[in-house]
Formats: sequence, C-alpha cells, structure tokens
Amino acid sequence: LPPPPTAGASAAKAARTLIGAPDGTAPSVVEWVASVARLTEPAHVQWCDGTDAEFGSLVETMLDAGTIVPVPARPGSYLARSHPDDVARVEDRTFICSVDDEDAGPTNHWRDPESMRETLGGLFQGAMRGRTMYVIPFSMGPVGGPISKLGIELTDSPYVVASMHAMTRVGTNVLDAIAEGEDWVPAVHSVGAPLAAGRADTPWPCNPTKYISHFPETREIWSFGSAYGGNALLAKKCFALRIASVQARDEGWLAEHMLIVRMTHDDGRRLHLAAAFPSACGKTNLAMLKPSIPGWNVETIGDDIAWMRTGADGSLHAINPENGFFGVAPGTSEATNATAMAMLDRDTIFTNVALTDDGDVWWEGMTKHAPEGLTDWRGERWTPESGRPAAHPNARFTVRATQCPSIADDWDAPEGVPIDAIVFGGRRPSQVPLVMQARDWEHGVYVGATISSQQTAAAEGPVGAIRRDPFAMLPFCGYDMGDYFRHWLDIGQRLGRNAPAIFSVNWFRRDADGGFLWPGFSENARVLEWIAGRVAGTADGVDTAIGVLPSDGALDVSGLDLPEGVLDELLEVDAPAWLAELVDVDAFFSQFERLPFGLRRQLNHVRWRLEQQ
Ligand code: SAT
Ligand code: MN
Repeated sequence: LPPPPTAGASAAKAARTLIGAPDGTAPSVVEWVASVARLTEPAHVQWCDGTDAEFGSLVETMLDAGTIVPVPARPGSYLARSHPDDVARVEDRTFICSVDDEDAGPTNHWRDPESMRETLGGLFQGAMRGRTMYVIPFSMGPVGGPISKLGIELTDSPYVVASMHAMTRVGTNVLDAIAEGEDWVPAVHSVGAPLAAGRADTPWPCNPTKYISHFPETREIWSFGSAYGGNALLAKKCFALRIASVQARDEGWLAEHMLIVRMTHDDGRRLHLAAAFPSACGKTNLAMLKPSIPGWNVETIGDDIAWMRTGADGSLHAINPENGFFGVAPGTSEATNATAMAMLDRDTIFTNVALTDDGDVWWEGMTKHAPEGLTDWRGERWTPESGRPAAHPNARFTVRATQCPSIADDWDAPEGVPIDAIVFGGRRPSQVPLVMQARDWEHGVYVGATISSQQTAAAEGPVGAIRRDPFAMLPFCGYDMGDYFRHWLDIGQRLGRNAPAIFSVNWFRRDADGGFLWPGFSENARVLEWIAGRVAGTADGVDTAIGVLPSDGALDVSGLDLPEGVLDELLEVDAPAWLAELVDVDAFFSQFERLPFGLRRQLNHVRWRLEQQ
C-alpha cells in the first residue's frame, strides 16, 4: 500500500496531471490521491464537489448501470438492490491494525499493519481498472467547527458517492480547509471488481473477499469488496467511530454511537439527551419521537453518532457529525415513526426494500398487510405466500437531515448542544428494567460497559442471540475497550459536577406469550420525562441494588392501559437473575487485561447489594 499522506509533501507535476487535481489542492492530497491512482489504475479520476448537478450525473450513471431504479411515487427517490451477499456490516472481516496487538484489545479483530498493508496492496492493485475513482472531500460536522473533522474518501462506487452526499458535507471548501493546513483522515474504498475492457458491468459490483481495515496510528481506512453502508461509506462507522474514538482518546473527547435529542415542555422544562443503543434497536425512532404526553416536544439533532467535548461552560457538548440518516426501513410506519415516514416522501435512496407495481416502496411493518403486486428486494415477484421477507431485514433509507420534519433549527450548531443525560439501552426480553439511573459517573460507566442486547440484522450473524455490547460500541471502538472504559472514567473526573447523569433503559421486555410489556415508541416520552425530572431534581427515585428506579407514582402512566402488575414487573429487581448475570459480567470483564479498577469495584458493590436483598 502507498504510505499515508504526509504534511509538507511536495507534489510533482506528473502527479497533478495524472489525477487532474484542482488548482490549489494541498500537495499532501495530490501525492496521496496519485499514489492510490497508480496502485488501483482507474480509467478516470473525478473530483467531487457535492453539488446537485453532480448528484444528478451520479444518478444517470447508476440508472444506466442498473444499480438503481426510480421510485416514481416519491420524487427524486431511487431503489438500489444490492448483491444478495452484500447486505450488512461484516464484523469478522473488520480489522484494527494497530502496531501492538494489545492496543486493539480482546474485542477487536487485530491484524499486523505490515502484513495487512501487504495483503491490501495485492488486492487493491488494479482494483479500479475500467472504473472511475471518485475523490470525495467531506467534513464531519460543519466545516471549521471546533468539534468537526475532515476526511477524503476515494471510491470506485457511484452509490457510495451519492450516499456520501446525503450522509456527510461534501464540498470543495473541504479541500480549501485542508490546503490551509487542517488535519484530515484518508480513506480508500473499492468494490474490488475491476472491469475488463469491453465487459459489461453488474448492477452491484462487489467481491466475496472483504476487508474493512483501520490503521489507528496513521488514522487510515482501507475498505475492499463491499458497497454496503457501514462497510463502504467510510465517513460513518469507520471514521466517525473507529478512527475518531482513537483520536478522542488521544485528544480528550468522546466519539460515541449515540443519538442526540432535545426534549422541551411548554412550561420551560428542557432536556438534551445522548443515547447509545446497538444497531437496529430504535435509535432513529427515539431520535424522532412524537411524545404521547401533552406539553412535550422532541427535536432531532442526530440518530446515530455523537462527538462530545467539554465546552467553554465546562459541560459536555455534543454534535452530530453526520449530515443525514441511514436508517433501518423495516418496522418504520405511521404508527412507529410518522416523522420518518414524512421525511421519506421525496429525495431518498432506498436500499433493499420491496417495490410495488404502482411505483412505490414497501417493507415489512410499513402497513399491516402487504399491497398486491410486489417485487422483492432481490427483484423477484413476491406474495405473502413466498415464505420470505419482501424487504431485507436490514433494508435502509438514506436521506438528508434537513428533510426531517423534527430536525432542530440549530442541529448543526458548530459548538453543539450541552448534554444533560446519557442513556444506555439494549434489546433485553427480561430482567433489565424499563428505566434506571446510575448512582454516579463511575456506576454509569459500569452500566454502559455491561449493556447487552439481542443481535439484530444490522450485522452478519445469528439474529436473537444475546451478546454484551458495551456502550453499543463493541463493533465500533478502534482500540482496547479496557482503555476505552478508563477514558470514560477520566472524562467524568474532568467534568466533575458538570458531568451528565447516566441512565439505562429497556423498551423490549416481553411477556410469557412473547408480546411486548411496554408500548414503546411515543410512550417512551414518559420515561424521558422521568429522566428530565431526575436531572432537574424533581422526580422521585428509590435506590436499589442495581441503581435508582422510579418511586411509586413517579413515572406518569396515566391514560395507558397497562395490565395490572405490568409496571411493577417492568421495574422489579430480580436478585437471583441479576446475581446469575453478574457471573457473566465477571467473565466478560476478565478478558480485559486493562480493565480499570473502578469497574471491578462497581461489580463487587452491585453483587454485595444484591446479596443483601
Ligand atoms: O451499516 S451501518 O453500520 O452504517 C448502520 C448500523 O449498523 O448501525
Ligand atoms: Mn449505528
């Protein structure tokens, strides 16, 4: 592989000519883009500017190639059908290539950077033959903001470029900022399907061999073989979480898998909340919540990633570094997320949903019954008798944030919003209560470190199995999670009295028949109201062995027809079940050689309290 770009490089004229770099492009960028072009041998190099005209020509290219088809019922919208084997993140092909294997920690797949460079060098050689290499300068967060960061992605996939238009801020002003000396992250992506001269392309080129590789020390990303979102839109999980988490560790801030919302009441109550849930556990729905209880309003700031830094006022400020939403389509409906439904009525790229004969999209859960006349996500005719879903369970929509009716006016404020509460959640059918507050920051870090959740279709693997997913960052932390927990403890120390309160929630409790105990969705506002009350010091809680739970009557359930006893069940502490769980937590912690002592102390404390119960 070519080496990472070097600041102060001087670019030869030949390099500029080879890639047609715009005047004024930083020599370090020219040198690096040229070195990747020499390796991958694209037929053309195209410098992207993020304009509507550029988007229009990408659409033409993709329509010609059959990558997308129009969705006439929704203006400016398209459906992409992926290769059937390229539908989700591939965690066991995702690598952290730190110099020292211990820096990747026990939860990541580590590869030696030298040997990975060699492997990738072979794979990328000639990988873009016959294709266009797009150069995408992008910013995470508003360009020039104090929490924002810049990157450049090189890709041979027009689908990736079009998606990056929605998901990041693409523009030549990024190249200008880099030329003025701003730091940036280099990211290279290829679908790994060079086109022989005269050979016809396939609609969704990809390669059965996939490598999603990160080099934390040199801040590089190299991704090969997949065009699916989290594997290919390198600004998202690869940069904004895996590489950014390493930068955050080194620079004293946080890069987290969290939504950001503001909830306000007519009477002036106000709460800014950041919440971590594993992929496909309802972050987008919570980010666009329509409160069921009167007086409250929710504004969306982000639905997937939060970058948080201490602001001038000493409190933790968060930005959403993204520019759009890459949300799970199945299950999205007027009942579960009317805001998202409104947002998707135009200018949306759908991936792997079904198409109706009258030119609209459909997915499981959108309506109770499937419409007559459907083509499934693979392009085959489909009826309810087909015995398979019409949309892939991880089918997605890609849409700009500004299209969201609930987006906050100041959602892209460079300095972010002050976070009052941090929430951790997962999909747990039993035991974990509806809501709980951690006693203090250290206990909160313990709660975050011990989240577990049933696996969803967002990644390859057995759906339904419960796995520990600390901070919902298991697939996304770019370094040793023992060090990551310590970093969180350090941040709390530094924030002191300004530290946000920490909570856990679980919307996914089930009864004996498998039905949900809690109605969820807009009714989750009741839980957020209690959280707001705890932050303000007005809501009552009882201190239990596992944390602070709502006191009798403190959670407003008026007007909900919860069956007798259900609320008690949602808020009970089942000591034997928790004691059994702590055995698993203990084993989970034991794999971390660098586990901070504070987490052991918390585990012992919780165990001791449960034994007293
Ligand atoms: O595929 S993505 O990683 O972008 C989305 C997700 O799994 O959260
Ligand atoms: Mn996510």
